[in-house]
Amino acid sequence: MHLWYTEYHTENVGISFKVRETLFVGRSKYQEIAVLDTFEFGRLLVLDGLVMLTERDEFIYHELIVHPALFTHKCPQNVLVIGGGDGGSIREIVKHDCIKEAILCEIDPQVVEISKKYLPSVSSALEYPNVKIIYEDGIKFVSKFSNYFDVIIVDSTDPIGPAKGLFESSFYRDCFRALKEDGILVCQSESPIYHLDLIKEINLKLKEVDFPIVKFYYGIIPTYPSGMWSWAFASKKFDPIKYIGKEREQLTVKTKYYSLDIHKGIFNLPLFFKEAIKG
Ligand code: AG3
Repeated sequence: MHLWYTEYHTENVGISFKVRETLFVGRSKYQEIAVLDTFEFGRLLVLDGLVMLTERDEFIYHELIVHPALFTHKCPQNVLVIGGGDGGSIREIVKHDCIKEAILCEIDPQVVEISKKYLPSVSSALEYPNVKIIYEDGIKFVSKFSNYFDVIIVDSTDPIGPAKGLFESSFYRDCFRALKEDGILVCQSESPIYHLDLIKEINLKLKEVDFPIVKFYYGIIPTYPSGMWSWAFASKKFDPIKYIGKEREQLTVKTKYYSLDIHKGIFNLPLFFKEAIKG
């Protein structure tokens, strides 16, 4: 008997994995959570039917959501991750020696619990002494701060369900206020192939809330819709292109995808993407 799992990306397109074992399926207060062991991509974390990560390619997503901002900032000490209860972003953040405190604000305690149990290579750093986990809605949490964080990373699910508010202007405004005068906000911004209109909206909203530097970058995540993914980079002071390389001439953290050459390359967008966010 062959058991397959399919995530439908549209009504007509999907990605299927042959499942070796179903390790966990359950429902938390917020969503349906599943962990599946697959033949090709290792374990999958699936939330409400959407693949959040696979053990085989999660390093690409997590290195790309963290290192461009952390290498652009001169000395990030206080970093906040909103969402990302699997711990992948935190694992990359704590590789930077300058980090004093990394806060993970995750709405769903069960995501953290399940990741700790079934995805140790992703969640390992959640136990570090300089990591603090807060179980709260990120929108509410970030609104309590002003001039505090060096970097905020929004490692959200798709803009449906509990994550919807993480794509709104009021949330971006609160992030702006919560950041120091040289702070940086990075948000995962979906697939340029499927969600270009959303990307356009994010671009306008971030500019409207007064970030002087708003850029997008992209990467290849084989198991996400279309395989091409993007992130919004909104910065109060440091330009990710001009700044990189001057202060940090070499990589001081161990990575498998990100490098200084990759950093320079990913902000050079394909024409259709560049066109969508120009102006
Ligand atoms: N956050 C972004 C996942 C989006 C994937 N979407 C989908 N499969 N439809 C990932 C969280 C990992 N820390």
